[in-house]
Amino acid sequence: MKTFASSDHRLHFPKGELEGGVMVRPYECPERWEHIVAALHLAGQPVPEQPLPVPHALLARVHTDDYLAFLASAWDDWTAGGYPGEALPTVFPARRMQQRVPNAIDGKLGYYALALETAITAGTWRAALSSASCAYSAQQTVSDGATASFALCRPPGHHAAADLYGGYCFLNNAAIAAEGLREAGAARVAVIDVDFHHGNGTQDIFYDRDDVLFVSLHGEPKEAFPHFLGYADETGIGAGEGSNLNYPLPPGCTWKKWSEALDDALSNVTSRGAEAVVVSLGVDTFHDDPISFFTLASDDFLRIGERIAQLGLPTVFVMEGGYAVAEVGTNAVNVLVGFEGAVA
Ligand code: Q9C
Ligand code: ZN
Repeated sequence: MKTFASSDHRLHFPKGELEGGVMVRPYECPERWEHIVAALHLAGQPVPEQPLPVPHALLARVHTDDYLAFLASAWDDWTAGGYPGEALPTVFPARRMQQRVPNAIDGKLGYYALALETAITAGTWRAALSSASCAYSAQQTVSDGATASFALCRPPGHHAAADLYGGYCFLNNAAIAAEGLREAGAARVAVIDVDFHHGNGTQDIFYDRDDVLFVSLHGEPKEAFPHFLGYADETGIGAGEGSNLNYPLPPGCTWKKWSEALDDALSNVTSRGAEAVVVSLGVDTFHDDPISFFTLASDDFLRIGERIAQLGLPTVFVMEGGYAVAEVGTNAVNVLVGFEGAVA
């Protein structure tokens, strides 16, 4: 299937990720992209294409103007402060404090961050734009009539909300694709998030809307990042009531239990009358993933693609997580191959 990828992803690769009280090499690393490109080639898939730049107007339908301006200038503002390291916040607008955007970059970082593992570097904004551009181009391909397309996004996106970054994410690529599909005429879009982590950003962006259904399978928030969203009782608000479906799953969750939840999620996508699908394609559900606790095997990813194909809907696959670096390509491409093999 048609794939979009940009070598600009390499512009974002922080030296450090805060984990366990020390700085480690980030799990979300450029080799992930290389392995996926290699696996596409091995599977006989077409060579990835350069994306067209995502229009600012589309970004602005998903993110706030102040947040986009913050991301665009965060590195320059940080270096202007004379700081020696990569940009990380140290203070947060916690409970009972003011939710007002400060002027100083230290305050801004804390205002817009939802987690501390994700550093901003010189190339972060350009990389995030190239990643969103892949999602946009994949969406355009499907809106122009293709059955499916794949956006090889890096950095990922599903933790980014309208005005929040973190969990390795800056721009919500899946939300951008969903919004693009809506704009191009799909009356109802479903975002199916199969990444190990809850897609808190995507949920939040569409929480009060009934034109974009959000369904997510993920490690239960009591045990897994992002910890503060993703419970089963989060069902949407206002017009969006009933259009948000969370399937939190426990440590050790097997393919049998996981795939039963997937089938339930997919039957809801069908019954709600979705006309197009965005898949937030994380493969950190893999048994050897270093930061997750599900037990899926490489072949199970073929089955995921097959089951999604049975929806019979135009589908945009958007790459999210997956940190077993040597297997991330096989696992992600297995979903695409399973889909193509099952499509009518
Ligand atoms: N000890 C995505 O998969 N750190 N983001 C978790 C676990 C953050 C994952 C810490 C994980 C973010 C797109
Ligand atoms: Zn994840």
